[in-house]
Amino acid sequence: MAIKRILIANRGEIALRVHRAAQEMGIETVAVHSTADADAMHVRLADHSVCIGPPSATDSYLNIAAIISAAEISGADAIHPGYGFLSENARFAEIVEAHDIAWIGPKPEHIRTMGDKVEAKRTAGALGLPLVPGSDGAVESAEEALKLAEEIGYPVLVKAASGGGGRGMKVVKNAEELPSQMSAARSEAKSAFGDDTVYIEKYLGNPRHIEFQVFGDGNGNAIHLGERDCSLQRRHQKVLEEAPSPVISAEERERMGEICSKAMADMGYRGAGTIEFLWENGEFYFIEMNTRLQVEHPVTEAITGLDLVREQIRIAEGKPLSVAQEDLRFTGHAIECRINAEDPFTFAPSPGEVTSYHAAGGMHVRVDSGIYASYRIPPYYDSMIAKLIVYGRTREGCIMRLRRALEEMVIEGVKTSIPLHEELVRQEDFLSGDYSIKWLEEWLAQRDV
Ligand code: MV4
Repeated sequence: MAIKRILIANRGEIALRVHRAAQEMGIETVAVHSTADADAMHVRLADHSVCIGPPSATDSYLNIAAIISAAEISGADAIHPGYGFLSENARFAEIVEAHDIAWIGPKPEHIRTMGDKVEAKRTAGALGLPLVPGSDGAVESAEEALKLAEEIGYPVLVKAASGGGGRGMKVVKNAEELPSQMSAARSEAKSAFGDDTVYIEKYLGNPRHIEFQVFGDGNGNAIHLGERDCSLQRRHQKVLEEAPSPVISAEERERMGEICSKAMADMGYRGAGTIEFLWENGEFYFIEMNTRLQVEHPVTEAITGLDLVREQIRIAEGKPLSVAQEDLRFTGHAIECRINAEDPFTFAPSPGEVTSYHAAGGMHVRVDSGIYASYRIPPYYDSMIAKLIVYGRTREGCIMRLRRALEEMVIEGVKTSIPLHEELVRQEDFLSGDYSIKWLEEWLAQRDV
C-alpha cells in the first residue's frame, strides 16, 4: 500500500505543507491549480502540475471531475485534500476511493456523520464525550422548543444542523423571542445550507474554544495529541492559536485526552481529527468535530515533535500510528499567528503584488507560506497568506520570541495583519492568558478610541 505520488487538491501554504511532508517520505507530488494560480509556489515546487480550471474555486479547487481527471492523467495514487475546499466532502472522499485512489483522510461515513451537527452530537454523546445540555436531536416545533428551553433555562441557542461559521445561530433570551428566533434560524439555515433542521442548546455566555487533536488508525487504535486554545477569533475566523491552553492542567489534559482517544478508538476513526469543545468554569462541552487537518496543526507539531501530515500519509498507507500514547510528551509552548492580506484595522482584503518579502527566522521560528517577492496575491481566495509559528520552553519565552519574530517579518506591497498581531501580543489579558471567545472582538471594538 505504499503511496508513490500524491495529488494535492489545494493551494497556498497548506499545499506546500503537504508537498514538504511527501518529499521527505520520498513521495512525488502533483499540484493542481486554477488559471489564477499558475505562478503559485505550490505549482513551482511540485513534481508535476495540472491546470484544473478558471479562477473561481467552484470551477477549479471544488471541481471534483477536474480533480479526479487530473489524478488519472498524472498517475497519482493518493489525494490529500488539505483543509477547506473538498476536505470535508464525504461524496468526494467516496469518489476518490471508488477510483482506487488512496484518500488521505477519514472514512467517508465519519466525514458525513460529523458534517451533520445533530448526528455529530448524538454520536459524540454515545461515545461518552460531555455535551452541552440541549435537545436530543432536531427540534421540530416551537412548542417542543419552548418546553425544552423551560427545562434547560434561558438563554438558549438555536443552531443549524448543517451549520458552520455561526450561520443559522440565534441566541434566545426568553420564551417570547423563541418562536420568531427559531424561524429566523431556520430560514437562514435553509438559504445558506439548503437544510432548515435546527437544534437547541444551553447558551454558554463566556466560554473558551479548546480543541483536542486526535489520530486513529481505522482499526480501533487512537491517540490524542493534547489541546489547542483557539479562543481568539473574529467573526468565526481564528486569529491566533496556542498549545497548550493556558487554563488546562496536565491532569485535565490527560483526563479529557483519554476520553477523546477512547471515543475515536471505539468508532474506528481513521486519520486526523479535531474534537472541538467549549470550556467554561472548568467544564468541557463538545460542540463539533472536524474531520480534517487544521490550519493550526503546527502548534501541536511544535509541542509534540510529530509531523502530522506524515502521520496522515502513513495511516492512508495502512500503517499503524507511529507513536504510542505513553511515548508522547507535551513539551514547551507554541503560538501561531495567522497573517492575512488585509487591512489590520478595517479587515478589508488587500490582494495585489508582494513587492518585498522577508520571513522571520532563527531558533524555534517557523513560517509556512506560499508567498515570495513579486508574487501577486489573487483576489479570489482566502486572505490568509502566511502562518508564523513560534515555540518556547515556557509561554512567556514563547511570547518574547513571537514579538521578536513579528518584528523581523517584512511583507510589502499589500496590507497585512502583522501590525494587529504586534499589538495583540502586548495586551495584558493576552499575557495573563485571561481571554474567552468574546475577548478579541471586544478589544477590537475599543482599540482605536
Ligand atoms: C456555542 C456558543 C455558546 N453556547 N454553543 C460558534 C460556531 C459554532 N462552531 C459554535 N459556536 C458557538 N457555539 C453554545 N451552546 C458560542 C459559540 C461561538 C463561538 C464558539 C467558538 C469560537 C468562537 C465563537 C464565537 C461566537 C460564538
